[in-house]
Amino acid sequence: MSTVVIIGAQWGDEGKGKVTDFLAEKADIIVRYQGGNNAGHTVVVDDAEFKLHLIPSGILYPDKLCLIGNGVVIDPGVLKQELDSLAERRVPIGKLRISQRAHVIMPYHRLMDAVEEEQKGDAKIGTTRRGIGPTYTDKAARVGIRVVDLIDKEEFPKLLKQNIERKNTVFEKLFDTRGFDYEEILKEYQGYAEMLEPMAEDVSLLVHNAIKEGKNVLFEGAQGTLLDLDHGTYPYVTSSHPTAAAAALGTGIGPTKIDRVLGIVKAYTTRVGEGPFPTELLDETGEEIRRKGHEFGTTTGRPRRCGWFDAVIVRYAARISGLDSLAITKLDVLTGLPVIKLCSGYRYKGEIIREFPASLKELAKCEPVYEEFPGWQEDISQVTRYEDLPDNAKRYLERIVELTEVKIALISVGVKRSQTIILE
Ligand code: 2SA
Ligand code: GDP
Ligand code: MG
Repeated sequence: MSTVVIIGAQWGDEGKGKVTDFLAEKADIIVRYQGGNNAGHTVVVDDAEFKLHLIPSGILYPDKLCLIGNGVVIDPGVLKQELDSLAERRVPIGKLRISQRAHVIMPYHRLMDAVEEEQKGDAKIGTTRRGIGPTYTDKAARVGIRVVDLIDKEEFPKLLKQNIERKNTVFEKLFDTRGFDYEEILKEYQGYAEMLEPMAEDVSLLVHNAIKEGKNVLFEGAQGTLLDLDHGTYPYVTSSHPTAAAAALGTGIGPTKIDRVLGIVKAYTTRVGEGPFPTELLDETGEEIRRKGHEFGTTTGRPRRCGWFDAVIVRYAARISGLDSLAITKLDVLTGLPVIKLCSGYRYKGEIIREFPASLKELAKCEPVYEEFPGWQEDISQVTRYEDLPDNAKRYLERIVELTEVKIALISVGVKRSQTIILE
């Protein structure tokens, strides 16, 4: 390992937290580069479960430097809660640094997120309502507030005033509200500025120097490829780029500095939020997978929609992010199913297509073409060598490799670090 980017190759919740924590043992630095506290990354160490939203999954090792890059949006109140709750559980939190250039989520962003969702009615995106979209919108509109601005005692009050005036004009026009209180928000965020000051750094420089010194750096993606603003199922996407290219932009290093890209995929597919999902199972099998896989949102608790593995989307993710290898997670969840289905293409207007379409209208008319595999009954949750997996599980995995044209580097058969099979 030297520099490895970890991305979700489906719709998120593939187990990036578990795999990042597993690989972090050999890393010196773990860096988050996009998204915000919409993410929910679960890590289990011994019998303790940690749900991380903003802080990189490397934080559970006391000696690793954890960084939050410029591409992440930061809700400082949530960061404080996450730090406090880790400290309460005796996790050392001193090795966290945050990019000065990261944008800050403000109370009006959270409200805007909720209001926009309500206004859309049936066409809602199903966001996490954490203010992610409106914060990236303000960043692109060049009215956002960065960490470096928040900790600047002269600059912050001015920027806040301008923003509050602008937002209040909109809110007062649209709704019968008294708007946001400048003094109240100023006071709250000045408190956060104190907390952030010692952590704020030039993250690009830290990563650049670490790479020059030959250190191992893990880039931890959030959400998944099909939620990418450009490459996902637009508009049912998040407002950042959960694809590999964002690792460079979201930390401030060049793409030539990235050695490998690892795509995390579940042995089946899930999605939380609205939008198309060709292999979705709306039957008892879908229920069974949800139950066995505990498929409920790590951040919002929403039930996740479940379906069969879709090789079309993983092949697409492999192209978009230039995947070198796959980590297949939650293979244990499929144990006991008599038959496992795998989507190898879509039937569209009488023809078989293998490339993911851009048009949602076209996608809605695509019917998955399935290959069927006999399942396995053996408990695989303690298997640590590929050879020891049941033949039926191996056949299923081999077909995934053929269809996606990406080799498997790691298989996860349970939540713990020890429940991991390494293939290379
Ligand atoms: P947002 O809040 O603007 O990013 O929502 C836009 C879409 O992105 C989806 N999204 C996610 N999908 C899967 N997992 C996510 N994290 C949480 C988890 C989700 C949760 O780990 O389970 O707890 O509900 C995540 N974050 C954003 C979202 O569902 C919208 O479809
Ligand atoms: P992330 O957002 O990609 O980090 O994934 P989440 O943490 O939101 O969701 C993955 C869930 O699956 C978490 O509850 C993990 O503890 C759990 N998990 C990860 N890998 C495995 C696995 O191999 N088997 C099982 N049964 N659970 C797993
Ligand atoms: Mg998650």
